[in-house]
Amino acid sequence: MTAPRWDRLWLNVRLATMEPDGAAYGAIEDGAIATSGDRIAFVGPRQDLPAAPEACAVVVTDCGGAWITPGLIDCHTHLVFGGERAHEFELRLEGASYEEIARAGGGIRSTVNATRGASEDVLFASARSRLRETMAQGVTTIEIKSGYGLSTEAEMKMLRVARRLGAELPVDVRTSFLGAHALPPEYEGRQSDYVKMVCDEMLPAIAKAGLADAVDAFCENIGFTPAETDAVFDAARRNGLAVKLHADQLSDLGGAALAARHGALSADHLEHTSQDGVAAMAKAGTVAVLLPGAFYFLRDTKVPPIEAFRRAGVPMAVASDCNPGSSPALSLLLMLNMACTLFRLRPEEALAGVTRNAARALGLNDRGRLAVGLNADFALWDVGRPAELCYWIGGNPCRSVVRRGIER
Ligand code: DI6
Ligand code: FE
Repeated sequence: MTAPRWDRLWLNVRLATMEPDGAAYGAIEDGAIATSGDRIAFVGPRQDLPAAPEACAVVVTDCGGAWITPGLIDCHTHLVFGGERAHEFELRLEGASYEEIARAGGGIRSTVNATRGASEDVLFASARSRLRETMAQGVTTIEIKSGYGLSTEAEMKMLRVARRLGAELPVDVRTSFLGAHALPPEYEGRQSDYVKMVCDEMLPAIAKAGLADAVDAFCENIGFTPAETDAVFDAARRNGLAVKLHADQLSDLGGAALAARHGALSADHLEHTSQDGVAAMAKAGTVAVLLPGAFYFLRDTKVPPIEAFRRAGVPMAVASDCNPGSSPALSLLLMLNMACTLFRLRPEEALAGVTRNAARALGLNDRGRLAVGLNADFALWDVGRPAELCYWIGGNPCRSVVRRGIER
């Protein structure tokens, strides 16, 4: 038998494959992983290699016992935006609430002003520096939403910037159109006209330009009603786009059940989700995306119904929600820690939340686990056990990252 000729082989590694069946973390001690082109060609115990390592691959690397996980996936971010909102942080610390600031014309609207006023190059440069921070912690796929433009032109500008980030940096960017994020000032008092414009003009134009992979909405008292969200999701379906929803973050408007009714990939936030919402998500296979950074930064006290999700078998993902107002978070590892400390996820659940389940929240089945045939996206970590990725507060044990077979 002739030995396979893989491009690269990593030896003396411990693998957290994140395969759901079997050992915790899908762990394989004394493992080996190999790539051919941009795919995983082998993953398993070293003793299962079909020949001597040097006969199997062109390049063989001894990793000295490092842990390898799938490349991390941040499945909910608002990474592209103009300006920052540190002053609102100060106001909140003096007692103003997030909703009060939003109602007074600050909040999302202040970022809309800054984003509309910024050139594409300026938006790109600021988002790129944030993206580099998160990539350094093992992120190989990131979702980026629009929603700070709120006009066809400005939403398209944001989405073009997101696409350009994916084209120029070694990371996969998935985009979501979030036109129904806030009411732009020029539509004050005419919310239904704005929703109609989102459905009939913005969404078709953005779908036609191929700028969005999914459609999102902010279903909330300070956002859009369930009926308006229904209309946006119907328009998404007409234009062939998947949906996901900011649901039940500040109040229970039945957002989780609404998302499930539309077969949403995910419902996100979910602090106020009811039992009915949990059951509907379980039935529809909708992923629960937990955003502990926003919970923490808004000093929220209502924890999402984690135990109910667990019992109902709803897959849970964890994401940064990186945005200037409610979660200025550039560290997905810190989100893992917060998911465990604030939401009581087990470290294995948290790690599944930024790998296997995050892939599912984006409708992607070619990543999020270490398995033959999947994208060769993985991260090497200087840790003694996978739970360490959830344990440290700050710091970065990421040794290196392989994306599509190439060490970046
Ligand atoms: N929920 C969030 O967490 C972000 N958007 C949303 O609908 C916050 C957006 C912001 O405050 O700028
Ligand atoms: Fe968000």
